Formats: sequence, structure tokens, C-alpha cells
Amino acid sequence: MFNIEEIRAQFPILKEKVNGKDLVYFDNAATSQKPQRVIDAIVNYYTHYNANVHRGIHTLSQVATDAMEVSRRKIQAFINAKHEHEILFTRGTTEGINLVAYAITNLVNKGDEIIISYLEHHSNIVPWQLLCERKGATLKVIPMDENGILQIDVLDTWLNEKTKLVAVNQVSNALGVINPIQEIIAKTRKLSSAYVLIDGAQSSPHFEIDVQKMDCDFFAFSGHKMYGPTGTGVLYAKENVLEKLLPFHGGGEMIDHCTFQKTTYAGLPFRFEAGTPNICGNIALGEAVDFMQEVGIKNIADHEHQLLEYAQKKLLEIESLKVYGEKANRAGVVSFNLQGIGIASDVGMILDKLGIAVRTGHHCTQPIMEYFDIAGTVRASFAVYNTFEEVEILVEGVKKAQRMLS
Ligand code: C6P
Repeated sequence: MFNIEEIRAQFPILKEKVNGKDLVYFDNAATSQKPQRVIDAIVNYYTHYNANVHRGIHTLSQVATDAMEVSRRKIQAFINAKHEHEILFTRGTTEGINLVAYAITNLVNKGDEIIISYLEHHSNIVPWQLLCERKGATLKVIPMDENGILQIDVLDTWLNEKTKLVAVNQVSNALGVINPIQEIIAKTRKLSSAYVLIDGAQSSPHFEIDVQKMDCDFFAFSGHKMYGPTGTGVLYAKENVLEKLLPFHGGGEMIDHCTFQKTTYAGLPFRFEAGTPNICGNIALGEAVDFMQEVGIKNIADHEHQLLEYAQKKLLEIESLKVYGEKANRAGVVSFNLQGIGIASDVGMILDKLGIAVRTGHHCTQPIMEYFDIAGTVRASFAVYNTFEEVEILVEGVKKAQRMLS
């Protein structure tokens, strides 16, 4: 049974006061709050078994190694990957995408094409621009309409033997639009031999993820947006694809044998995990996955969907308020502006005084803002612990901002 009070009781930060008011945290797309069990996992690691992993014969090192590898298997199950060595620990989505953009360097040639979409976060734009510059390849961008819906028909003519990679997000962080990734993957498989990378930063906190069913080659996501610690993330990649890639970082742990003349590399996943990893973060991420599984991913998705619908309905009752992507199928995010009144950050600052945390600005998606000819939006993003009462506080806060800025 889904009991919101029991869930909220697990998040100590929700008892904080901000500017003398109860905290209302609607900046979950930036980073979510952490349940006590995740915080405890961090404290427990440093209190009882802090040691480096995969290196020591001593007991603590083995305990830490086992705990981190248990976490890798939890994540494998969470996204239904076939093999645990297809789970690479990263610092977050950004690092996962950069890893792929570097590691496929030798598979991309002059004149090849990489396709992304208009709805991408800068993390899924810039690494591909850098790759295109290095290799003389071309970047193509799937257009969108005024509802933030991708016009994927272009793929019917764009996909061919020159296409090396298609990289799109499952959910847009700026608008919350859910993209038709199954159709994009199906078209890509039918018309090209390109790899497909899915940026799952904004879907993994909200949806059930099944990478085998999805049939993507890469799926990158951030642990800190799904109740895990900052500095954690995961890159899933198919085993047969990983085998073809260049290592990203060189260093300890990723070698088989190292001489001054030549180095041979370790097996998967360690070839792609050079250096001491974020051991305690990776362990605590496993705890976050347990939290989500115990609440139930479907329960999380249903609750957040209801919050989103309610927030949109109430916000749209405010005169001159525009929701971006209003008509699109969305998850987790409502992005809006009070048209003709102040700028997004003015609204955000007034909300902050009321204890309400939202993000304002371009959300690292400047092309989307340029499309709508705006500097930014006010973005409220939801997590499992948010309530309908909090949505009402937000709506009253926006009305107050409107009065103050008119
Ligand atoms: N979006 C937001 O407030 P990192 O920072 O590596 O954990 O995630 C990058 C990233 C990549 N793709 C998408 C779709 C994202 O939303 C993000 C992070 C945050 O919207 C911080 S800019």
C-alpha cells in the first residue's frame, strides 16, 4: 500500500524550515532528496568498512568490494540488464554520455552522421559536437513542434549507412515530455546499423526501465536524481558493444598488464572504471534502488502522474500562465512562465521566500528556450514524497508572485 506519510517520514530533510517556512521541495529533476536508509548506508560504510575495492587481500577491502558488487547487481536487476558487467559506475549521466562519445571515436569516420533531438540537455549535445569536430562527422537534430513533440518522421529519410549513432533522452528535463524512444529505436534498427544511446536521467527516477526490451545499446542515468547520493550514476552498455569500444580513462584497475611499451586491458566492466570509484556512493545507490523497488516503481509513477495533472490543472487556472509542452505526454515536470510579468527568476525568488524550491532558467537546454524565444522557465519537478497540499502551496505562491510582480 502506498502511504505518503510513511514515505515522507523516511526523508529527514523534509522536516527542514527554509526562510521560516516548511520546505516544499519541487527541484527533484535537478537532484532528489535522500531517504534515511541511503544516508545510513553512507555513514555505515565510513564507520565500519571504509577500504579500497578490488585491491586488497584484507577483510575490509573484501567487505567493501562485495558491498559494491551487490549494488551493481541490484542496478542490473533494476534496469533488467542481461549481465552485471554491462553496468558501469559513473559520476552521472554526463560522464556516461562523454564516456560513449569518446569510446566510439574509432568507429566514427569523416562524413558519418550522429542524430540527436531538439529536446536534449547540453550533456547530450556537447559531447557529440566534440566527437563530430574530432572526426569530421555531422550532427543532425530531430526537430520538434510547439508542443515539444519530436517530429520523428525525418528519421525515415535521415537514417542510412552513414548514421553511426542516435542519442535521445527518454524524458526531457526542461519540459517533461516523454519521447517515443521505442519508435525511434525501431526505425534506427530497420534503416541503419547505428548505435542507440538513451539519456535516462529523467526517466529512471519515474519509470520501470527494461533495457533488454527497449533494445538500446547504451542507457545513461544519474543516481542522485533517483534518491541516491550525488556523484553517482550508471552507464549501461550491451556486452558486444562494450567489447568494441576504446577505454575512456586510463589508470589503475582498468589494466590487465602494463609495461612501458604496451598495456593490455582488464575485462568488463573494469576496463571502463579506471581509478578508485565512488565506493560509498555506489553502495548507497544500491540502497536507493531498494527504496524504489520497495515503494514500487508503478506506485511512484502513478503518484507523480497525479501530482503533475493536478499541478497543471491548477496552474493553468492562473491568468496569463503558460505551460510549455502542455499538450504533450509528460512525466515529472511542469515548466511554465507568467507571461508578460517579470522573468522566471523573479518568480523563483518569491517562491524561495515561501520555502518553495523550484528551478528557474534554461535548465541546460538553451536550444529549447531559443525555440520558444524565452530566457527560461519556472520548473516544478516531482518526486514520490511530494503531496497535493504542496502543489496547492506552490499554486498560491505563484499567484502571490503574480500580484507582487504586476
Ligand atoms: N539535469 C536538471 O536540473 P548529471 O548532471 O550528469 O547528473 O545529469 C546531466 C543530465 C543529462 N540529461 C538530462 C536529461 C538531465 O536532466 C541532466 C541533468 C539537471 O535538469 C541538472 S542540469
